[in-house]
Amino acid sequence: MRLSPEIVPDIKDDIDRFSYDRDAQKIGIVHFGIGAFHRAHQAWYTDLAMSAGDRDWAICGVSMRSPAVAEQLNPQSGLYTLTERAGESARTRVIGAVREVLFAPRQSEQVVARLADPACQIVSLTVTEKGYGRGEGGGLDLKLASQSFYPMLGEALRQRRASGLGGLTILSCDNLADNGRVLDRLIQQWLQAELPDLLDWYEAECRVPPTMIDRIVPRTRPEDVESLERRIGAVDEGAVFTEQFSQWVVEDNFAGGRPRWEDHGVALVEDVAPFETAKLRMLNGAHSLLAYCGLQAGYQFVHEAVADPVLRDLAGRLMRDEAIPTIDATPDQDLHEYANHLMERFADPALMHRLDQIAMDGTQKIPQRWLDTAKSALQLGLPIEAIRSAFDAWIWHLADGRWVDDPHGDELKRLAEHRTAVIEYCLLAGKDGGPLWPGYESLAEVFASPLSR
Ligand code: CS2
Repeated sequence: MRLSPEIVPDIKDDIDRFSYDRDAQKIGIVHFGIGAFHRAHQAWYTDLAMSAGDRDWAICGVSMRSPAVAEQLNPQSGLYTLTERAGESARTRVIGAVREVLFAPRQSEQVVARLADPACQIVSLTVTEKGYGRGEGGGLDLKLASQSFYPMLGEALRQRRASGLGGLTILSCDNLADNGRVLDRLIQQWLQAELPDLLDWYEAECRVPPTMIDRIVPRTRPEDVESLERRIGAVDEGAVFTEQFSQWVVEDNFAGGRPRWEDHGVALVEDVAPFETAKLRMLNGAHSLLAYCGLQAGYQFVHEAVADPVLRDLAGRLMRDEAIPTIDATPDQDLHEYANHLMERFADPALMHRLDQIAMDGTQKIPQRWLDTAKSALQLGLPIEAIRSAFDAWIWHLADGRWVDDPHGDELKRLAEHRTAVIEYCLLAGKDGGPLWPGYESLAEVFASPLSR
């Protein structure tokens, strides 16, 4: 039997569930990139807010590339369960916030209609680093952008203005440095090229607040779905499993309304930057180090990699000696405590977080995770041995090829035998003239030779 609204009343009481009339809620949020991360994070916060009495924040999820999530969730009327794990304990909740999932390549007109609807106030995104259509120099690549969310968003904004509606709050929930301002600039570039008349209205009516989002969400395994079925008495093809920890820090700058997320642990702040920088450089920086060094050492999961004293020490050094001194923390942020807590999160075997999941899309992740730290640390005269080891392991993984899943993967696998060619391509001069990662030329010399350990 499949999870559905009809069977929810029969699910045992020890499973939490939404407590609002789902059918009566209007769609207030459209989310691009409805993968497991969104369902474990923003959709969960929104479900808690609606269960506490907020209204009309149902979510229309849009899947960008594969129809899989639509096939998993639509037959379940959008319902799915979220299981939070820590050690031996597991807490499950049936989430009601997602109303429907649209598959962008086939249903873009419906997506536009949802966005242009008066009830819609927020559009959020987890389209991964590569989903923003950035090209050389970090600016918008119009061809890539035309295959992403920009045409739907642009058309919806045009319709909203034409019908006298207000703008939208556009929330990037991806791990980009300064995600709000980056997205704002990219949208402006899109409008400039495609709908220039809309620019002034967009600037006046829309808001793109930066956010820092944090929750580790491993890919769901078939055995998880099977053990869940024994607990809830139904098959949930959209089931998501995550850790108990969750954090969302959002700049309080919205175009219209929003759910009362702050009643459920979301921090609304004036400046997200110190939280975002710490998260990207420490959590994500250490994650990527563990991924490449861990795969090289023969491990499969994050908890196995941090159980290895050599890798644990390297991840600790990356966070404490290299990243922390480069972060302009607020007086309330204890970054050493943060590093200890991150190690505890990484070490939890209940998560079964695969290293190859983190290893993917390295070219999209490395600049904000390692290179920004490396650049600042060198300016401060600090060592960057842990980052250099991580970089060596990344090159090793390119040459090995087994786990490479990256938009520049084919090119890099070809170059990987020659370290100088990789350095050249990434830091000095890419195939179209500029480097893949502009602005980090100063690191080319430091990374030119492998670290002798
Ligand atoms: C991970 C992140 O896959 C990855 O690259 O580093 O998804 C990480 O688990 C999240 O950012 C945690 O909030």
